[in-house]
Amino acid sequence: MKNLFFKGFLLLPLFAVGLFLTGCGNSQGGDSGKTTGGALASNVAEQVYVAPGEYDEFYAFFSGGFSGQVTVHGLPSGRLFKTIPVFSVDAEKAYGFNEETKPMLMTSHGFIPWDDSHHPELSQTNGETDGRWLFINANNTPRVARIDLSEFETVEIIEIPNSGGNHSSPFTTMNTEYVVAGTRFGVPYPQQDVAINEYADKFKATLSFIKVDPETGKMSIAFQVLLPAFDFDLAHSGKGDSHGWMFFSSYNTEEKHTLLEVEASQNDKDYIAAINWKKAEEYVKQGKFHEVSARYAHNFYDEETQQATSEMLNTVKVLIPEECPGLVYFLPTPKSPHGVDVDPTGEYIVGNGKLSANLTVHSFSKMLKAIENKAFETTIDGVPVLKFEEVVAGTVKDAGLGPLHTEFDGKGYAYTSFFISSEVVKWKLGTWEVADRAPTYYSIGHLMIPGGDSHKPQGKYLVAMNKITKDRYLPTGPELCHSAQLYDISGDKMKLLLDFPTMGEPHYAQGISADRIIPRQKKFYKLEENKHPHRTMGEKDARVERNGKEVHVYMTTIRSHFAPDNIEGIKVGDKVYFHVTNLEQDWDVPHGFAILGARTSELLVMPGQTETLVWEPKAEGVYPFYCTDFCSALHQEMQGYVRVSGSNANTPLKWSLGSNEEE
Ligand code: RUQ
Ligand code: CUA
Repeated sequence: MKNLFFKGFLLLPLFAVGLFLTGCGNSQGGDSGKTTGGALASNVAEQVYVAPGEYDEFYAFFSGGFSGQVTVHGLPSGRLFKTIPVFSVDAEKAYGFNEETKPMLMTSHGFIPWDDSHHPELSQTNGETDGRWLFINANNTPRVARIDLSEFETVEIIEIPNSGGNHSSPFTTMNTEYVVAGTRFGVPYPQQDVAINEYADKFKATLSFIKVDPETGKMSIAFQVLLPAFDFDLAHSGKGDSHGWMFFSSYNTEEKHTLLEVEASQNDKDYIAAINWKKAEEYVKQGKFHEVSARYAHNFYDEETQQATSEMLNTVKVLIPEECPGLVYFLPTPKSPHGVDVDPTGEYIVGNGKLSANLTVHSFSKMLKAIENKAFETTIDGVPVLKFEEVVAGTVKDAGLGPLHTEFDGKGYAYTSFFISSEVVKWKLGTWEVADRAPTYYSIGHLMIPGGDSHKPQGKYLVAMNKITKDRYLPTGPELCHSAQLYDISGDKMKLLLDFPTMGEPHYAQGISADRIIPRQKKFYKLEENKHPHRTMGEKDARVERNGKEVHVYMTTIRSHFAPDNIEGIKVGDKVYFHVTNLEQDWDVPHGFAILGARTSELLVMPGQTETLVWEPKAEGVYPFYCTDFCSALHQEMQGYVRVSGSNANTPLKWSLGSNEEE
């Protein structure tokens, strides 16, 4: 009774403002889609039920949005497995807090403890997700990160110069030859002190191509393409015949710098930029680039030394379309397109004009013909604008309101998210007919089908990522959880299976069948391969070394003690480095380390690894330390003491484990 009232009360204002128009053919009725129970509910429950001890069929990697991280869920259960720290410091795993990972967050602006991550992107081989790496963009201070999926850790971050708001990023090509990074904001080129109203003159946009080493995954910026200061929004690569091309959507082709909600919605059509990156490679080879100065950080975590290093780079290669014919073309696309999505065959390029009710689909083969016939409307800064009628393949008419993103099931259908009408619309490639629609709760942004933006989708499920949840969950104060919804798309009609909450604001996610990830899993780090400069290979090497005011504690952990666990002779004013090596060689046995008064996070040291915590005691006393991760029945006994004496005291430096001699 109470519940019903509560729900109705919350829903009323939503329907009153008419924001959440649900499409016709909504089989779930108006009761916010909550299924009515009975046979249907139990049937649906079976589809998402993963029994205790069983594995999910898919991994799903969600961006953490303004948390800056990535979360790992299972599908169909929706269960949360892990948060992978990427662009934000993370006290749980000491990422950005311990000495080893601090360099990962260095930029040309110094150490940055946060960012806003939007688009996770799995590496691909032959257009198929391969489970090797996951890339993700930092939006605010432009960067791209690479996560190694054998260990679910961030191992590399590269900063993107000549960029602001790295949003159209980091979409991959079919063999991960490149991941891209297009700037959302036009920025002065080169960056300088200029009047903002000189925008159209002095500001530029760059689209960066980051080369990925096929063996190691190491990233480097191969080249940037210099374009007018449009706002580049999203991107997707060609596949099949269109492999070798990358497509970027743009808005603000008006090149305005204020009140964009009005000023950037003037043009009837904006552009999708088609970049021929194979041509770009030729131009780079011929030396047709400008080597321009640009400061940007490249941070890399070395698995051997178990340390990140940050290097500052100073130049980047820039290609200018006027000097490189055939490099870029613009495809006119109505109206401020957001997503640009290429179907699995590579023939269709879907522009989701967010201010339009129709979806525009371009044809790659028509585009090639139009280029051959020079069917140009005009030329902008050396970039030919192709005639709309010569490139358009078809339109999906009146599909919904506010189309944002499209993914594909590999069976000839496309699925588009509609933010304003809060629904997913399924339509057929080639006939452009709407086949089905399903409401979302509420205001969907991205949607995801495992492999749904690749050459070979694994089209069994679809996940909707919603911006607003209102009444869907128990209330948690002014901020309500963001949410994902899981649909079964194996049949003709989409079927809503599950709601599950997500972390931060998951803009986008990518999914992959678990069998592509499980065989690559690392269970622990081999101790004999540990090349950390401050490692301790066994308890007999555990020691404390003083070097002036710097003290290095070489400490080990094994169930269930530290070696040493009693330390004396530390002084106020010392800088103490605890280098903690976890000697365990077994799956799932990390040890933690925390000491009273430390102005940083704990350490969480994986088996075979060494991590370092810096501690600067400010007052005399005896300070306890302990293991933070429940590691055995005697975890609570895993503790020790550090004695801190006055700065001029002459307490001798000593350390021990298991000697109980009284003074
Ligand atoms: S975004 S809701 Cu990818 Cu940042 Cu479209
Ligand atoms: Cu080691 Cu708890």
